[in-house]
Amino acid sequence: TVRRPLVMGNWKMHGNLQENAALLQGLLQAGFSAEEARVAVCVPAPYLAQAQALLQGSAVHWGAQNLCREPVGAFTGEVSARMLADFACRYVLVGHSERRTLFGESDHDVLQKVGQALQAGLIPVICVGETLAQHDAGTTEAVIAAQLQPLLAGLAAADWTRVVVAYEPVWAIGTGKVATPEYAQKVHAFIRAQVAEEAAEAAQGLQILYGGSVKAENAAQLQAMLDIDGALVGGASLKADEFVKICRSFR
Ligand code: G2H
Repeated sequence: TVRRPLVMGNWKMHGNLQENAALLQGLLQAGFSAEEARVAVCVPAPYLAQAQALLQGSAVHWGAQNLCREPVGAFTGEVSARMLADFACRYVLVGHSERRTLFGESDHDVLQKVGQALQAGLIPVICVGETLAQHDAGTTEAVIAAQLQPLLAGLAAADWTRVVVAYEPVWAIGTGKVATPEYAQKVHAFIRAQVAEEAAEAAQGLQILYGGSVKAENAAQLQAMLDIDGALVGGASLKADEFVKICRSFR
């Protein structure tokens, strides 16, 4: 199976109307073609309309960074999957480590959110990864397996053709410490093997992105790894020229 690379920006809680417009114009000017990696940006929810207005019809897709685990109702401050679909989002991040550690999201929440995303026709980008303490204790694979377990039990085999997985070692997020390509490759292969146990065919086509201090200077080495199918880029996605370079490193 040939997996088309996917490079996704995660703006986190950055930007404003003016800065976003300049950044998105920069991405549009790159003129990405269908032969290149697929490119997407996950913007703060209030700017989805702006992303849609500027990016519609272009090669750059957009998405959100979070969604509510419930479909509708009295959930003050929450944003539902259908609301994201209203703004033609293609993707939504689910279970980013910042959501897990700062906002107490559990593996069960992640499963519910993935279900909501799938029902609304969005592609959930499921984030998994170990903390520094877990990494140092040598428990990386056990941690990832535990994060995947509810999903493997709760999703149908066919659902795995409609999701993306992002591996983000928490110790590499925004710290400048990037996992070695070999280390990341090993974990990516592990994730694919885990998914293959429930959905053998889908696992071969599953896009598994690496995230954690991806920059223009380390993107090429990461993309050379067999099971690294793209990147989830935080800080470096806020600069158009650097993000474009990263996108063009994946082929
Ligand atoms: C990890 C990543 C993007 P950064 O959170 O999701 O951020 O590239 O800034 O480490």
